Amino acid sequence: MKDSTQKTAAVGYKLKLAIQKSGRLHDDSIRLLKECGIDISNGVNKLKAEASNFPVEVYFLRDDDIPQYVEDGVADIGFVGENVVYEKKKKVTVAEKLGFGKCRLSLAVRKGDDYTGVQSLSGRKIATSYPVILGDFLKEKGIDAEIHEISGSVEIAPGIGLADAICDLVSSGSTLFMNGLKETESILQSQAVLIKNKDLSEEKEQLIARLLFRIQSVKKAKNNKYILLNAPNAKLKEIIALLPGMKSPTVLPLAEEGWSSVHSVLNENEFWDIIEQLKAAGAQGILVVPIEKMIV
Ligand code: PRT
Ligand code: ZN
Repeated sequence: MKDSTQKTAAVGYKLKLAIQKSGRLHDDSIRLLKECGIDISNGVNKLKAEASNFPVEVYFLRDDDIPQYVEDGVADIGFVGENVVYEKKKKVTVAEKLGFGKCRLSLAVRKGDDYTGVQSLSGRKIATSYPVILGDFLKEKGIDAEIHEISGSVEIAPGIGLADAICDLVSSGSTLFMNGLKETESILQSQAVLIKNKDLSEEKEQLIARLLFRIQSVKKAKNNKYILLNAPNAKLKEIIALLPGMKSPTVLPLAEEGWSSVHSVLNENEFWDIIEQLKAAGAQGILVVPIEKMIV
C-alpha cells in the first residue's frame, strides 16, 4: 500500500478534497481522514493543506460552496451535508454516506397552532433557508404555500410575525422547543456525504476508490464489536450457532479441561439480543472490544 501511494504521488496525481472550513462538519471530517490514516497539518487559518501520507490536498471552504467547487472541478471530491447537495442541485455524484452530521430538514409550526397535516400549510407563509427542497416537497404534495427565503435564525420567524411556519434543520429539537415551535413533518433525512465530480480521470477515480475503501473499513469497524467469551464444550454447538462472525467464529481450547474460548464479530444492531442469548446458553466471561478497522 505504502509503496503504491508513494509511486502515485511521485507521478503527480493528487486528489483535491473540499471540506468545511469551520462549523459542524469540520472536526468530524478531519477525524474521518485521520481514522483513514490521512494526516493533514492544521489548516484552520489556511485555504488548503497537504496530507503527508496520501496524495490528497485539502481545501477549506464554506459548506454552501462545496457542491459548486466539485461540479466545476476546482475540487475533485468534497465532504458536505446531503441537505446542501440537494438544495444546490449541482451536477455531482454522491459516492458514499459518511455517518456523521446527521440531522433532518423539518417543518415546524407554533406549539399552539392547529395542524392536521401538510394541507394545513396551504396559503401560509413558510420561512426557510432551503427553498428548493421545500418547493419540491410542496409541489409533490400539491400544497400552494408562500416560501419566504431567509439565510439564518429561521426559528425566530414565527415569533416575530414573519412567517406562519418554518422549514429548518433539526437534530436534538431543542432549538424548536426553545422558540415555542413543534416539529410537524420531516421532509429530508440528511448526513454528511462524499460527493465527486462527474468527469474525473481514471487515475483520480483510482485514488477515490482507495479512499472509499478506507472510509468503508472505518465505518464497518464502528458498526461492529469484537467479542470473546468462554464456553463449556458441551454448549459450544449451541453458542456457535448464535454467532454470525465474519466467516465462522474462532474456537480455542482453554487451559481448563472441558472449556473453550470463542471469538467473533457482532453487529451493533443485533448486539444486545445476541449477548442475552449467549448468556442464557451458558457463555461466561464475555468481553466486548471495539474494532479499529475492518477489512473484509
Ligand atoms: O460557515 P458555513 O457556511 O460553512 O457553515 P453553516 O453555518 O452554513 O453550517 P453549519 O456548520 O451550521 O452546519 C453544517 C452542516 O451540518 C449542515 O449543512 C448540516 O448538514 C449539518 N447539521 C447537522 C446541522 C445540524 N445538524 C443542526 N442542528 N446544521 C445545522 N443545524 C442547526 C439548525 O439549523 C438549527 O439552527 O442547529 C439548530 C437545530 O439544532 P437542534 O439540536 O437544537 O435541533
Ligand atoms: Zn453554510
